[in-house]
Amino acid sequence: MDVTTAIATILKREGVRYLFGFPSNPLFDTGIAEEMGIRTIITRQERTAVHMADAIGRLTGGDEIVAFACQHGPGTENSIGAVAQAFGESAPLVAIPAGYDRAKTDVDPKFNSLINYQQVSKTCEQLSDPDAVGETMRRAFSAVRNGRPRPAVVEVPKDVFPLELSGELEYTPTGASRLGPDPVAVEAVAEALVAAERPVIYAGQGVHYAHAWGELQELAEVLEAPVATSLNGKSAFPESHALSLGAGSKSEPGQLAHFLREADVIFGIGCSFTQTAYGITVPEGKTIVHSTLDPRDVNKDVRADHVLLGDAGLCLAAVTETVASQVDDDRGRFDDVAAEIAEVKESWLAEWMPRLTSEDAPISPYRVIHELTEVLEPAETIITADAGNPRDFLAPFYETDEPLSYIGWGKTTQLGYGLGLALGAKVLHPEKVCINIMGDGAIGMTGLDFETAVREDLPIITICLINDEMASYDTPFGGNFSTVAEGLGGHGERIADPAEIRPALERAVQLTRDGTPVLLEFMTEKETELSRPDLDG
Ligand SMILES: Cc1ncc(C[n+]2csc(CCOP(=O)(O)OP(=O)(O)O)c2C)c(N)n1
Ligand SMILES: [Mg+2]
Repeated sequence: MDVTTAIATILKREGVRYLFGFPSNPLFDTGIAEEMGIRTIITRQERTAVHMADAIGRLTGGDEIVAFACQHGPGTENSIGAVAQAFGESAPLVAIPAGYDRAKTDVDPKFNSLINYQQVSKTCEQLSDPDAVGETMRRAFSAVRNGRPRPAVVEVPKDVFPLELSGELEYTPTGASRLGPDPVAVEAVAEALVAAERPVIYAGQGVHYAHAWGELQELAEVLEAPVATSLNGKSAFPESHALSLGAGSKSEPGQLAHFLREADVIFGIGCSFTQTAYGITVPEGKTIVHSTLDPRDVNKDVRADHVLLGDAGLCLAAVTETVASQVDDDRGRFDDVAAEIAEVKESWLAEWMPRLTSEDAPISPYRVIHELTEVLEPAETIITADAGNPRDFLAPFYETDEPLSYIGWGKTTQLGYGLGLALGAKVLHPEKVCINIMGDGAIGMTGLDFETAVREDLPIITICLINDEMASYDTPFGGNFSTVAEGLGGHGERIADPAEIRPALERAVQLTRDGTPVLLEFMTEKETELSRPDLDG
């Protein structure tokens, strides 16, 4: 057996259903992956392929790991940004870039993945000995499945792919195991939460990876405490729940800022508390309880008063059990907290209603978001929004209840990431309406991968908010992207009349249900006003 066949065999045994990438790489060129029953999807550039793999890792809460492959040199050079994005967002995937022949791997100016991917991967190895293929791939999959999910990279020099193994390939797939919390720390955390007068729970993406949505809701209800999420954690807690504060990002709902400001204890669960413009700013003077899987995040940007390490589900269950044994079934707080949330939310929404329902032309981007919330069935939808203002228009106003129905991101914010995420979502969930929203700056980065939607039968909806510039950068751009979409074989529409927004969205949903990818470009005004209640008062 040669190395190419061995890798394809290992991918199959690891349950990999999809291989994304860009040729050449023997995993595509020989047809071996397809032969093994692994669907191969070729994109128009490496970046989008990595984003698609990343989406599947995230949308399965780490249960499904898929792979990426590309050629040596330019392929790896063009992929590193997307791997960096997956690293930043803690998305699990296995990348198998080809490398230059072993004799040239360290020779100037050849790009060496082993060296260059170190900083953006959880593990990074070069396979130089064909007989090490099993153990090398095992380390990669084990790293991705256990602990904090992040990409693993295995560079395979191109002269290694055809080499024969000296014996049989022996390979047993890796598994995942959870880390449990320290019982002493559980006691201390429970005590701090029970003693808190105005606790706020802040849930991160770790809750998704732990599939701990039920445990989160249980703690919130036992404690009768409000719940915010990070942008990556959005949809970890039902946003229609009376205790929901919504998601924290650059823009956020009024109730979230209000409750954070008034909190005495903030319990971060499955979150990194990374300081970023696209996350909450933890106000001074709060007692911080930090529960996370990755000890490197503890005391990183935010000092913690109490620390609880471990899987978010196990941590939540343990804390809830202890809290429940110390509080009455009904502490009498629920109704007060719910009423306070409802009141602040109502006045915050009232402030935004004129924009959300604006009749103006050029169209207000907020009107597009509002119509989306009216047309879409969030439980049947997976949505994401790109860097730039589209992310900040969508996040506070689009409410979602179904776990993993919103792909929030922002630890790093590469324009154009959202298109690949929507494509990856559609691969995984052909039955759902998969949407990405991007500005005209973002579409310039990856927009031609709309052709991948057409060719690979992935009928997504791409919404483009056109303001003929990069609004916060005062940089003008042009282009008619609905005609580009038509030229690429999809359905494109340009909408300038606000009364046409809803019918266009309804048509788009129907067209994608019938199998046609749709790009809607809305001609919007320049809008940079964001919901920033954290900056008020
Ligand atoms: C790859 C990359 N380069 C630069 C940036 C910085 N950046 C963030 S938003 C933005 C402009 C986005 O413009 P557009 O997509 O048109 O959205 P708008 O804000 O105009 O609605 C830029 C340049 C980035 N996020 N990613
Ligand atoms: Mg723009």
